[in-house]
Amino acid sequence: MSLSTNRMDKVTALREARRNKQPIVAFSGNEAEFTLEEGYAVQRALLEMALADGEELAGFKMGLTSRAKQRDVGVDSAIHGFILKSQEEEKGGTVNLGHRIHPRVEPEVAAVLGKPLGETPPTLREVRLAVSGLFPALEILDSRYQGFSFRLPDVVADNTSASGFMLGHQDLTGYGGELPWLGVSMKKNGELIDTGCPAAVFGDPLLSVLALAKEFYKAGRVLSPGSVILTGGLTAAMPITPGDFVEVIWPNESLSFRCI
Ligand code: OOG
Ligand code: MG
Repeated sequence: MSLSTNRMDKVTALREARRNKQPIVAFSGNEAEFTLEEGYAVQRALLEMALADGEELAGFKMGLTSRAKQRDVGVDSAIHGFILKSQEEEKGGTVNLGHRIHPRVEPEVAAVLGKPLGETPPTLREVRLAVSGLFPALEILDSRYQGFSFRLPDVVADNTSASGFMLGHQDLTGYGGELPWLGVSMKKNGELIDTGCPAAVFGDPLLSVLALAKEFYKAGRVLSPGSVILTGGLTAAMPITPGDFVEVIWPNESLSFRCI
């Protein structure tokens, strides 16, 4: 089988798994030679097909940028994926889990870009100048693999388990150097499940934006203004089922939703 046939088989399997809500066995179990590079090639093909279906890009996400998340899924290096406009959920509303397999939620910080990044070798200074806002956010994950079980190339191919996201409205940039130390709590049905702070992400979520910008620069790609960048989960992800009421509580804003 040629490389591209094999790649398209994976793309089809992942799309079918999502559509049919039937998780598949991770590819790397049967295919020792499945590389990280090939995982990214599968992810790119998924993005191209989504755009051909009429989807619009909202931005990008970093994953496995905190020790909590790396322990959560047993994979220990940062990865990136894309997020689509149709995946955005409104805060305070309901989130439909009907089309998801085994959803989980995690608190994150989202950066919004006011300027492009990646045209020149990115530095932290450029990242600070390019980020126009930092917002409380959460991500909804849904692995297309059985048991949320995968290795690095698999989860990259599956667009880093991306399924949904929610953004707050209160800009956090005013906290300046204090931002990494803001406390975040995550509750389910009123019960405290986990706590964290943005320092969990590389010590400062802006360093996650920098890591993404460096990857883009290396690949000859640019992060365009207006892009939303999810910088990575602060805590382990929390499983959710219909009926659950979820709250992610920041000092200046809460993100909540009811699962249906
Ligand atoms: C992989 C996606 C990781 C994050 O924020 O660390 C991620 C997974 O946990 O399934 O989105
Ligand atoms: Mg995430």
